[in-house]
Amino acid sequence: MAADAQSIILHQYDLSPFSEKARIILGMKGLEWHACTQPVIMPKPELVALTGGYRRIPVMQIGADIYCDTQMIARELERRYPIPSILVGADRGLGFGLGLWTDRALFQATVTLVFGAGERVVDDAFIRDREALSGRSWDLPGKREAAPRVAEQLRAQFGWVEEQLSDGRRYLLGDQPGLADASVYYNIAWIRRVFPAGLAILDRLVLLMAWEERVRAIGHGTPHIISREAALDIAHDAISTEVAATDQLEPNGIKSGDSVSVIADDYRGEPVSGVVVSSSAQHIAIRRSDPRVGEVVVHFPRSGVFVMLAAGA
Ligand SMILES: N[C@@H](CCC(=O)N[C@@H](CS)C(=O)NCC(=O)O)C(=O)O
Repeated sequence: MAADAQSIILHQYDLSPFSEKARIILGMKGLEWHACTQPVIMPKPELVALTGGYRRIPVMQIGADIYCDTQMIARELERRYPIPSILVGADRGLGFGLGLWTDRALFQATVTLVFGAGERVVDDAFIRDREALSGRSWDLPGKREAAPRVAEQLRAQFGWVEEQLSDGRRYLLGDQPGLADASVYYNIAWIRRVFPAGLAILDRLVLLMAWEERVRAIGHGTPHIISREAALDIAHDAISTEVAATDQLEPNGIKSGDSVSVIADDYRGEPVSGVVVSSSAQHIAIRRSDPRVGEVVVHFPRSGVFVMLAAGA
C-alpha cells in the first residue's frame, strides 16, 4: 500500500525499545502504518530534516506533522483514532503518568541490567554515539558493578506489576489493554530480545509472564515499509493540519507566533527552534522550514521538555 499525506509513518528501528512501545500502541488500535527505518546512531540526516534537531527514535510523521516522543505519539494516535482507547476505564491520566516511571526509572534500570550483566550487544560506534549525546562516559565497569543491585530494583518494580495483576485482571488498568501496558511491556520485551537470561530474576512472577504473552499477542497492527526518501517527499508535498491556537493559561505566556526552542529535559541533545502554532498543558507545536522537506510542524509533549522563548521574542 503506497503511503500518502494521511498515512501514519513511524520513523524507528527494529531493536529500539521505545519503538516497540509505539508499535504495540499501533497494534492495540489495529492500525495500518508505514515503518521507516532510521539509523541507530548519528548521523540521521533524514530524521533531523523532519524534526529540526530532535534525534531520538521513534518519531511519528503524518504528512507534514511530525510527532516527537512516544508520549506525544500516543496522545496523537488517541486523538485521531479514539477507538479502541488506550486510556483504559476510569484511569485516563494514569496511562501517561506511569510513563514517568516506565520511561525513566524502569528503563534506566533495564538499560543498566542489559548493558551491565548481558553480553555485549552494541558496538564501539554505538558507545561513542551515546557518550557524545550524554556527555558522560559509557563506564562499562560501573554498569557491571551496578547490575546485580539493579537486578534487585527491577525485581521489585516488576513485582508491582505482579501485585497489580493479582486480582485476576488481564491488563494493568483493567480488562482492556492500554498505554500503561505498552509502557511496561517494551522494557520486558527488550530484555527478552537482547538479554533473555536477565529475565531469570522474574521467573516467579507468573502473572507478569502470562501478561507479557498477552501483550505480545496484541502485535503491531499492519506495518508496511517506506523508504526515508519517500517519507521526506510526503512531508515536502503535504501541508500541516495543525490549527493555530493560543492557550490563555500558558504559565509563561507563550503564544501562537512566538519564536521558541524546545529541548528534552533529561540529557538534552539539540534544541529544535521554530514558531509556535499551538500549545496546551500537554503539547507544543512549532512550525519550521527545511530545504529538503519545506514547512513542517513539529509536536512535542510538555512533560519531558523545556520550552525557551527566543531572545528578543
Ligand atoms: N522520551 C523518548 C525516549 C526515546 C529514546 O530514548 N529513544 C532511544 C532509542 S529507543 C534513542 O533514540 N536514543 C538515542 C538518542 O537519544 O539519541 C520517547 O518516549 O520517545
